[in-house]
Amino acid sequence: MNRSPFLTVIVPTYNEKENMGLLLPALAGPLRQDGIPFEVLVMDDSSPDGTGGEVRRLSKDIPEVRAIVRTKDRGLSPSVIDGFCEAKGDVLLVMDADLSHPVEAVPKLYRAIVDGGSDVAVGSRHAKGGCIEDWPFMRKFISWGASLMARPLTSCSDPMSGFFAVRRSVVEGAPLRAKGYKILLEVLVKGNYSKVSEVPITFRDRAKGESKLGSKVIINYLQHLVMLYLHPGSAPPIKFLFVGGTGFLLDLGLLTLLLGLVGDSTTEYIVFQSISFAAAASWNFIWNRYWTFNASKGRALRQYIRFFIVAVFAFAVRWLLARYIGVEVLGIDSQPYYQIMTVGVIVVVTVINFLGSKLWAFKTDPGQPR
Ligand SMILES: Nc1nc2c(ncn2[C@@H]2O[C@H](COP(=O)(O)OP(=O)(O)OP(=O)(O)O)[C@@H](O)[C@H]2O)c(=O)[nH]1
Ligand SMILES: [Mg+2]
Repeated sequence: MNRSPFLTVIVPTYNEKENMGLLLPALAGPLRQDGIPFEVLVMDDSSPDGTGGEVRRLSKDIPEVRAIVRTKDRGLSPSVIDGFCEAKGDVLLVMDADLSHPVEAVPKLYRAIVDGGSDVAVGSRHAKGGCIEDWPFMRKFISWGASLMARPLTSCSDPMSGFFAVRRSVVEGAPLRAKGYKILLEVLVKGNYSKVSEVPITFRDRAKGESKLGSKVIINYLQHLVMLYLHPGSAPPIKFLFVGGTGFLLDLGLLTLLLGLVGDSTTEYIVFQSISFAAAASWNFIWNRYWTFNASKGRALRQYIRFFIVAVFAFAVRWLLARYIGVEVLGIDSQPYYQIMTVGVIVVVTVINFLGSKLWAFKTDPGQPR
């Protein structure tokens, strides 16, 4: 009979002594009952309250538990990343120490990966059936705003959750940076995965101990978001729009320059328009390849030809819709109808360009990391 995949539960702690005696037995019992082979790594930053010593004491009765006392680079994310490196498991699960995350959901997250075929399983407060208990309105509002700012980076409903499991391969070799407080968001942006699932959870406010949420955490989060948005491959629609905007300016600037320097007969116009179009398309290609879609592992020439075909096709659609159907057939040539039609056409053409680039020109081969 095949052995079940090994589970490593990583619990970052800072001054959580009081919670250890509650969490660790509550965690070990159901996992043993379910026959899931596991270890628990308590990643403690030399907590002054003696969390590490308490864990060592409890590990006499629960030998699967190990305290790893860190002395450098204090912080939630660095300790979780160290936990990923120390872990022996095939499935790595991260949870808070303060009993905010329901232990009953631990086997569910594990099963979502082992039986459900997910690469990442998130304990979500915002999935259908999930909720947050006991949080004051302000805390819910801050959490909602923070999640909203991260939405373009991931389709996960609760990217701020500190309760999730991943297949080992998701984080192995991923360029995770320990700066941010929200380690799941870091994993969702930089990890190697294809399938994410969500397990609804009821999140309870911490029963014991002090909260570490303060203005420093909020500032750290905003800095983290900026880094993640700049990371190649994240939030492609936003980057695609930005790159398209710079390409548009280049196209317009170059055309104006050439017409000003050389002349503007019809033939010259067509030639110069073609030159500026090709220059802008090439500029867009480079930025989209390396930055928007992080597709530098694909074959460059094939990507370039496809990208160019999409751009020419989109240009033809623009011409057909705006010039031919709009002006010639429907006779739209007065304000504000012409402007409204132009905006509509630009939206359609941008969608065509984006989908053509994402699904065809820069499509990654199955199995290739993102
Ligand atoms: N190793 C380590 N763990 C930390 C650090 N800061 C927080 N943690 C742990 O990370 C988990 C989440 O921290 P919390 O303080 O519960 O953060 P929160 O859930 O956003 O806020 P509260 O529950 O209100 O305190 C807990 O298990 C903490 O003990 C740190 O600097 N180092
Ligand atoms: Mg907490």
